[in-house]
Amino acid sequence: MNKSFYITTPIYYVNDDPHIGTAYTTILADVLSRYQVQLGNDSFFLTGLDEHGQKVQEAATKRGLNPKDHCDEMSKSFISLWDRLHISNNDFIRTTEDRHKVVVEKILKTVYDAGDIYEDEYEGLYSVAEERFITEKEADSGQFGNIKKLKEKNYFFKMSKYQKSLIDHIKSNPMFLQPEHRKNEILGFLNKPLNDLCISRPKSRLNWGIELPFDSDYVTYVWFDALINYITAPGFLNNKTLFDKYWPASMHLIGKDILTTHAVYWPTMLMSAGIELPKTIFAHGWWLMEDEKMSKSTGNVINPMDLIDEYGVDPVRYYLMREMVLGQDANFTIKSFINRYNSDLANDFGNLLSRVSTLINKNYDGEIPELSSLSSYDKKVEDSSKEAVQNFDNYMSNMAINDAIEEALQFVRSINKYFEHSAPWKVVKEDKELAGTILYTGAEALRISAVLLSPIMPEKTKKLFQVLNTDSRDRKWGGAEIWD
Ligand code: ME8
Repeated sequence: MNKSFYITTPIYYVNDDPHIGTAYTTILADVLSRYQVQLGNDSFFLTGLDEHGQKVQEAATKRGLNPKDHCDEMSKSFISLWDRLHISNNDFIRTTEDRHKVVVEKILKTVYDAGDIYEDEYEGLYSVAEERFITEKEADSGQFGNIKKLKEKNYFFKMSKYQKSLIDHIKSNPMFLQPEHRKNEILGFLNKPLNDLCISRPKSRLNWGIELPFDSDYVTYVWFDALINYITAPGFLNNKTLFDKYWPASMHLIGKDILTTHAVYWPTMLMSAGIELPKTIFAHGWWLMEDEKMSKSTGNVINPMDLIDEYGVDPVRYYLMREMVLGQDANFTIKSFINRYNSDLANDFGNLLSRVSTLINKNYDGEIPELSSLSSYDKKVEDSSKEAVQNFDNYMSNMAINDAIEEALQFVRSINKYFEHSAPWKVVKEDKELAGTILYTGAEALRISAVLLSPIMPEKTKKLFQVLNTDSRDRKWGGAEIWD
């Protein structure tokens, strides 16, 4: 039976253009979604933009634009990059859309009616960059640049009321927070008393946001607004069938920088609103350049467009997926990118493809030959393909994508060895039938490796299927029999 799979990326701030970091999460979600589709499941893949709040308002002001025009313009550069990167998202949400505003208003009302929102006067230290009040300890850490002392009346969400339920939920649902060390980090955080969450901003200070339905002098705190996008898109208010099909989300994919907002704010908001919690929140590490986080504010950003222009989209996707161990940080270097490109893609994969296609075209008029009797080595290739598929799936289900890719590449290397050993280009001169069997075996193995790699490299593998003249995406050996 088809299973529903709902995967989300963070919705990105439109304060600057997308970069390799934001592209990474989006490509990862795309790979996972394509993989689910390949397994026969119904995937709903959501990405989008976080368009409210101080950061965006400031970015617009800097450019001399009103925030809406700024967002409209920025959204184009995200959409065109995702298009270029072959991102197969099913929906693209922008938090300034009406469909989202009505859901935020509805959730605010529900939480308010549940008695979980109260008004309070608050005096404290406010970080302009983080857009939130911070503790004395945080201020002393020196991590927060521009800090102001502020006294304000605001609305607060009773997050603390749900602290115990959240701890219980995390403990009784081992897959809820992944990887394990992030779960422990959050449980450690929840060991201390949890503060309530300030969810409003007075319009006198910030007006670029969704107005509170119960006080028109305030707009909603950007995170309270943004997180709700995950239920807006699958139709929380306007499409019950779709919502019931996809919610709770299978996976919120995020970077480790936004773990607390997803693992603490979001689930407590959902608890208060009486909505089921997502099944898994998975936090990946950062791409670093020279061990520093690549980010819009530090400026050490690699423009993915430049790499794509030079090497093509799929090598960039491949490198990002192959080089990061999910959950840990990874270093982006042009040197390692070129190494991967040359060794895995040009040598191993490219070599095999050109060997197979030359042989087919030269000796068999571009048609994969018929199978005759199999030698023990041919049989071994068949067995190792089954093993490769199984190991690949095991790695994927543990989110070890780099290992899954390595498994597929090991398989590709073993096919190259098989060719070197069996030398069909020599055999063909004496025994066309035997050479045909070798070629069939190699081509079928290559086809299966391409099926495995297709969520990662949709374009390159599509070309390969064209060369092999097949539509079959069957992961089982013998798909060649249904080659057309
Ligand atoms: O935080 N390495 O948006 P954002 C890996 N709007 N991933 C990186 C990265 C890096 N160097 N830099 C950024 C926000 N990312 C909020 C989210 S969700 C309801 C609201 C990725 O534009 C990573 O996924 O700052 C990170 O979590 C996200 O971009 C932050 O994007």
